[in-house]
Amino acid sequence: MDKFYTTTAIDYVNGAPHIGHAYEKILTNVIYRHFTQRVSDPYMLTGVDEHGIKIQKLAQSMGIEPKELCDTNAQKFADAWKRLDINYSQLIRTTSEEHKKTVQKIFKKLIEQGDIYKNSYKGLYCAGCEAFLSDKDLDEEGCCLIHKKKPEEVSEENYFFKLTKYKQRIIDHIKQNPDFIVPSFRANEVLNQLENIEDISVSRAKTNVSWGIDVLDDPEQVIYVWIDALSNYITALGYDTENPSEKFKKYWPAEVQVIGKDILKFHSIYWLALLMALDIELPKHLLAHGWITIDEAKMSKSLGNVVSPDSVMDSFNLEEPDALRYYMATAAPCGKDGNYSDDDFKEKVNAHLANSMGNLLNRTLSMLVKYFDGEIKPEFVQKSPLFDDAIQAIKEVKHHFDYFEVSEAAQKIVELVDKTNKYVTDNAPWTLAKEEKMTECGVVLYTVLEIMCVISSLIYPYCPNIATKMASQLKYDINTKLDDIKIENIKTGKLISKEEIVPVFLRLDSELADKSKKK
Ligand code: ME8
Repeated sequence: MDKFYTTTAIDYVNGAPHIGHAYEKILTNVIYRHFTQRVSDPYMLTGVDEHGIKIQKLAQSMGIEPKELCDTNAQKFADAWKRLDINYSQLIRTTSEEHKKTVQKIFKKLIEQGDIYKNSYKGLYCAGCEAFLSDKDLDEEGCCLIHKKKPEEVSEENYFFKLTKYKQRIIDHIKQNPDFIVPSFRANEVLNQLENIEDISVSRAKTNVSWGIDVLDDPEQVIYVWIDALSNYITALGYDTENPSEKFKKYWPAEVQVIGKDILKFHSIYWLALLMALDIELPKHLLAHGWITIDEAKMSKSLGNVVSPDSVMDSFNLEEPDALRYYMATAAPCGKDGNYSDDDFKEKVNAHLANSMGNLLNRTLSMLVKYFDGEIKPEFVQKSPLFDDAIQAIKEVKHHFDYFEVSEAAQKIVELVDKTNKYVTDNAPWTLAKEEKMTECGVVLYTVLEIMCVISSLIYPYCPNIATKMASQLKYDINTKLDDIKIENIKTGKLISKEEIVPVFLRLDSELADKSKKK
């Protein structure tokens, strides 16, 4: 495998990014960065979803044009991802001319081949979902189950997509590829939803929704959000109905498309049907992650508990995002819900990144300076059973990433750190030095430093700044591909001087955390 294409959902720009959005982008970026360590050509796409009634109404209420609102908020997403060191390859905006043009062509093609037809429609539309709801989507009071609001009664002429035509193929695909939906327990949910699917409305009358992409040759209709939004994954690569770009041919199909569990239906049913209709290969996997709650409560504007990644970074005075990246990436087992709380954040990153991992390196290098003036002597270089543990950890981490189990992979790194700490405690190099068993002492330090090279590579996708600082003190090349790691990275001779030793991660200050709680 030499290419690896991964995507995130594209976020609605009706506000600033919150920690739930950040969770998804961090998860995807950790996966992407891990695969930069394995393939020569990885590509990560993220983006913003800019059309639809929600944006139109919000802009109206603010007395501005929708495009102005989109420009302001799209920038907030781009800024947030930059601050979190999410080094995506591309951020697509659905208001871009290239995207709009391709979506129009896709729509036209589907009309021409009979997959899209016009029909009059009466239904209940939820602006929150940007979708028509059926009885199953409503509670006893007739409100949307997700948004708790009464949907709007809409009666209009719409274009419809023949979803039912693809029903059986989708069912077969999901059944024949049990690892298509990750985690696999969600596949049953989708199969149940498929039981009752109907053709879906894919346009809105311009009199009701004007902020969207016009249907070509039918100025009264705009393309309704999902065809517009879902197409981003291919329009970004330069897909074209007649003449797809080289970039599209190179990167598509995606290895994994990361989305929240709330939009799995749109991706595992609508998206697959759309690709089938266009005769395009299907993505290899859909990773449906769970939801992030705040102090165990659902995040919502009305509850006033919306946490932004900026507010966490500011309240803890974080110059680098590694701690937040690590915390979010390990917030939940694969596909399950997770939680953010200030206390837990502080506790976890202090324990894992400062006390266990950072201190281990710092203490070891300090002892090397104290006892050997920072020098690795040839007699220190000996094989250790701990090397086998490190090789095993690389294998296990790779294995978890093959299944997009980001949090589970981190657990393996933590275990390797713990084992190495235990090795130090068991062998007590300070006692060996006191007893003047200098070679034995040097062997212990050398062994730990070799393992730290592996740990820096493994932690890199989660904590790129910390990993780079670790590697630089170890004179280790952080760009080493995982398959090329041999446990012989520490060279004999002078490794480090006292002045060069820097802590890779400073404990989060408890006062700052308490302050942020009171905010
Ligand atoms: O659904 N925890 O946009 P969106 C975890 N534009 N993830 C969360 C979350 C939370 N609390 N809140 C939101 C849309 N997300 C569409 C997608 S894709 C072609 C179109 C996730 O801004 C959510 O599950 O409502 C989704 O994957 C992403 O953030 C964007 O949500």
